[in-house]
Amino acid sequence: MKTIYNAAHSLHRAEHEFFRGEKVPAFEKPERADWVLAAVEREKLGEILSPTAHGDATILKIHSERYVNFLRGAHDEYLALGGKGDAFPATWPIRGMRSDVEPKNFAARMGLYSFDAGSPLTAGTWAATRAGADCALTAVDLMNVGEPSAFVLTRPPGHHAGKDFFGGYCFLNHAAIAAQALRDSGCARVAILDVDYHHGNGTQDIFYERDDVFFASLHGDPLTEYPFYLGHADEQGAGAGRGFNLNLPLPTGSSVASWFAALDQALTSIVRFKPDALVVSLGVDTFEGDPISHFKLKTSDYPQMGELIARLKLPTLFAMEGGYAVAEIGDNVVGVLAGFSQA
Ligand code: OKP
Ligand code: ZN
Repeated sequence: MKTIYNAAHSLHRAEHEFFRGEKVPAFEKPERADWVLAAVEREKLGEILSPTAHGDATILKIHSERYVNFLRGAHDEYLALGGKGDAFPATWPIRGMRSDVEPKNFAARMGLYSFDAGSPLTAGTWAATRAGADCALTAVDLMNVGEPSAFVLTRPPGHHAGKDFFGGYCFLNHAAIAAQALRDSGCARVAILDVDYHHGNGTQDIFYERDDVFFASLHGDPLTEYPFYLGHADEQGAGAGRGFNLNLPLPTGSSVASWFAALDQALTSIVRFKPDALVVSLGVDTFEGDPISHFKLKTSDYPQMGELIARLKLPTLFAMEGGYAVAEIGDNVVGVLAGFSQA
């Protein structure tokens, strides 16, 4: 399997995040991608390529224009106002307030376009995530000329980013952009399987009313786990998209066996949808040693995940999402990809 590696990922380097009133080192850090890249090389997964530059057209089918324009210029705007270091939102349009009117005030726009204060917007955020989108689009180009699969190795991750908001360390939704590009290159139906520990609320938001992209996610129950306000089992899609969204929340501390049972259920639903291609939001924060998550997968479980996904026999694009146990992240990610490739 070829890897499309986003070397610009390291431009996104958060100084810290907040935890219980303290500034703590950011969990989502450049070393994550470095360790995955090292494992891809060490395990000889396949060629490692750089992305080619693509225009904004596909991105603008996934994210609103005003959001993309904001994100592109946000950190420069912040610095011009005298802001120092990373930018954080601090006020949000909660229920009953207006989100249709874009305020002129910068802090107000930070809140309009975000849903948490845990996702520092840094000087290099736009460059890093925009290059991640190029990686996703390059991977689809490769699949269009016959590659059966590809791995988009990028950070920051993407699955919490919605049509017009960032949060959960995510800014552009690379998996959603890949799914759209697959649709535009002739796949009538595309499935997205999200195996990250956290619910992919952004991806769900983007495709919730569409019947051409099926979204299936297994994740920590939002009653106790981030992102809290989406990811329940009764969210099945709306309008034309009714029946095309599947959430499989699992209680904190769920066993490996129950995780694989949920995976089986997600895969069965994907088969029923008869997709032409699959996008996997590949987070490995399901690992037992993950510092912010509470599932129990061991490094030795990840190849089986890849094997089971391979049984679908679909063109498959893997997009890197979460995973914060840095020393094991490479083995866990490459475990999935090698399990897929060897199946
Ligand atoms: C992003 B992805 C930890 C707070 C966690 C956000 C988690 C985002 C996860 N102190 N806040 O899905 O891996
Ligand atoms: Zn996650």
